[in-house]
Amino acid sequence: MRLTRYFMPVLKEDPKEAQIVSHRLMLRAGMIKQQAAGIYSWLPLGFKVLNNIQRIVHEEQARAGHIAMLMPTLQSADLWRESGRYDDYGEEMLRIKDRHKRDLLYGPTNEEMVTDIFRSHVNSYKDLPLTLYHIQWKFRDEIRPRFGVMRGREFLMKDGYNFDLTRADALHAYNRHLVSYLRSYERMGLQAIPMRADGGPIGGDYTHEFLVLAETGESEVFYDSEITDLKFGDRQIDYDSVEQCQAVLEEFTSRYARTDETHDAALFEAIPEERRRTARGIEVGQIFYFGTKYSEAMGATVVGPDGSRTPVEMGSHGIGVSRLLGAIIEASHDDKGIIWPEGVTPFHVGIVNLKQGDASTDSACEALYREVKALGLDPLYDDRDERAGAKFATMDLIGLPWRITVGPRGLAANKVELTSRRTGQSVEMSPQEAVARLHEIYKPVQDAAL
Ligand code: P5A
Repeated sequence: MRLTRYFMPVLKEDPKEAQIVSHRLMLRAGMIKQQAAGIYSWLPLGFKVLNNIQRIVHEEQARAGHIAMLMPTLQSADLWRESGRYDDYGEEMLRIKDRHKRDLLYGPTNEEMVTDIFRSHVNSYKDLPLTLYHIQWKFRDEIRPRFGVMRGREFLMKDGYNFDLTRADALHAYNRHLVSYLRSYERMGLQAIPMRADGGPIGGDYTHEFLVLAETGESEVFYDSEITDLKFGDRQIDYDSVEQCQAVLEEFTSRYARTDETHDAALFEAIPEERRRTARGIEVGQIFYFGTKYSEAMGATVVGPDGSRTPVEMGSHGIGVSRLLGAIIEASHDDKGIIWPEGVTPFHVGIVNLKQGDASTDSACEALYREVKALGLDPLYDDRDERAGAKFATMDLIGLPWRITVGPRGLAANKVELTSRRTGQSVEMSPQEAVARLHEIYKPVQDAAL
């Protein structure tokens, strides 16, 4: 993309309404625009990151054997009356009447709807296990929407639902989700720690939240510091293997890590003092096992091996897709702006032409632009007629992890500069070497998708 042809309305001033850094930087970088309290338009730069996050989620769900679909945002109130949640959900649910005075609602989650789909089409245990998921907008009429996309009213969620014959199978599905989430968050450059939590309005008493540690997080968390040394890395997991998935769950959940909802002071005190940590965290996902809560209420049964009908065992599993942008920025920024992890960056590299209109720098930038694209990467070429300082400030603000700077003096010696946004370090090299270096840098990111 050439910056002169792009739409990236960067703000010069800090917006007053933003209380936390991610919200401020998303507004300043022209990624989002507020349309009403907790409701945002996704401008092109923000939309690109949102799509990158969705792509990682889809790839990792496919790897785990989960099946993508799409359910609507509007739901019939009758389904929710069947489960009893129409009355229970309270004022967070946005209730709507259509022209025939029928009660609808803008879905805050989809347990009822997916259970309805299941009971309409699945009859036998032979069709299990089954996990269906979608990435869809949700609405929760939060009393205090704040911190931008972090606590929105309309927000994008990946929500998946498993259907199994036995409790043991459903717990395997739970573990599979935990593994796939650990992998997904790491690909986004995040450490998200699974912590025992509370079932809340979704239900069940076996649930983990995934928390990214950050001072601005809304949850208070208590954990054993050893847990922050755990990395999922690029290990290969057979998602059908009960033992392998169980082993990952045990590895990542055996140390003390809880939100304030389930915090147990006595257990916490049992950790050696130097490893006890109290901090704040951003909840970027949650997985639930709730057994037959919805299937019993809604008559979702299957014929088992012995010919009798039993309610199907279920759980649900959510990732806060739009919230993740805020969480990633909270975890990765400096006083100049955002620092995108390579896995989600909106553009892989910025190309800065220090002398726009100069025949040699223009043609070197054009050549770099073509060669970077030929690697399957997406460059942002700052081809504006602007001072170097302004171009650098924009690149730093929007946070592309790599920048190639092209100036007439360097070019005379066949040199450009490759700069890391994270370390600020610049290295001089030939344009060909810069392209080769980018190829090396992004190869693991591209391979992670395979
Ligand atoms: C699991 C999937 C559920 O709704 N039903 C379907 C279950 N879980 S949850 O924990 O309530 O939500 C899943 C994730 O969505 C994000 N989230 C939000 N993001 C932005 N703004 C909000 N108001 C908001 N509410 C929830 C969180 O990341 C949460 O973990």
